[in-house]
Amino acid sequence: MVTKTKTYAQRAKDHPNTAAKQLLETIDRKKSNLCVSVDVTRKANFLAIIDLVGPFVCLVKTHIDIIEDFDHDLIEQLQVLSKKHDFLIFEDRKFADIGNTVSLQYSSGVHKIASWSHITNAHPVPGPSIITGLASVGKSLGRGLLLLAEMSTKGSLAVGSYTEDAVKMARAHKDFVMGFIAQQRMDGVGAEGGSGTEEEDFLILTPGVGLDVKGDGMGQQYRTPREVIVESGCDVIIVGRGVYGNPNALDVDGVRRQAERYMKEGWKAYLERIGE
Ligand code: BMP
Repeated sequence: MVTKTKTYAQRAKDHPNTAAKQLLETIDRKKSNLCVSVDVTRKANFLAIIDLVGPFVCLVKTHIDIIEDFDHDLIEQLQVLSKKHDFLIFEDRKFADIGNTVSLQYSSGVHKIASWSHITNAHPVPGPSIITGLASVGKSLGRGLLLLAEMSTKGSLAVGSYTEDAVKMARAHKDFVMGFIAQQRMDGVGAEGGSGTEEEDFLILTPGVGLDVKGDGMGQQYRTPREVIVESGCDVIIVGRGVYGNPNALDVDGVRRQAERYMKEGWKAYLERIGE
């Protein structure tokens, strides 16, 4: 059976990658394929938004380096919220350096990402050593890596043979690479002879999702959950500003309402995809 038409639960059952399995189980348990991206610069706002959207998400995506008043208490509180609301954490670090450097950036410094983030991501641009460098830190902790095979931005260079090579790199490191940041399913991409292989099940997490606008005036391009999940066969919708709006004038009910709206749209699209 093609991955696209399998249920999240079926895929979770025998998934060999720990983080992918955890994410698929969470999606199935919560009936949510929504990841909210919390791109705000103050700790209080960051935690408040996560507490509001927590019930509606399978995953919370962070850009930890944009928080101006970061401290270790923030990480402790984030972990408490992750348990309280049953979601995983994805630090959108977009590593892009040589193996030795990324292993240090992942394990050390102020943020010690590997110690708290279930999932992180990397640009394939340095080649396979970026995966082995990150795996040397994250694999024994049961972490998962997403490769950026495509981007949502206008004029992205991550297309064609670049995307194909990213998929080939992932195939060679399935124990640590759990999937892609991409705009469509990658089954069969870069594979000899066409269609996808039965035994591979990469998760596709997709940013650039919005119901009300088509762009942000800074290169971002939005598609609807239905376009992403049904038409492009992706697995998780990543939504930022569409959910939290203006972080400096947080509308508490609005944030909750939007999170629930995106969760419902994402799930409806998934049910359509699997034919239910
Ligand atoms: P928003 O929904 O507010 O546009 O936010 C999208 C989020 O996804 C941002 O955190 C951005 O860094 C991330 N992202 C993206 O938009 N496109 C990509 O191709 C890859 C990303 O990680």
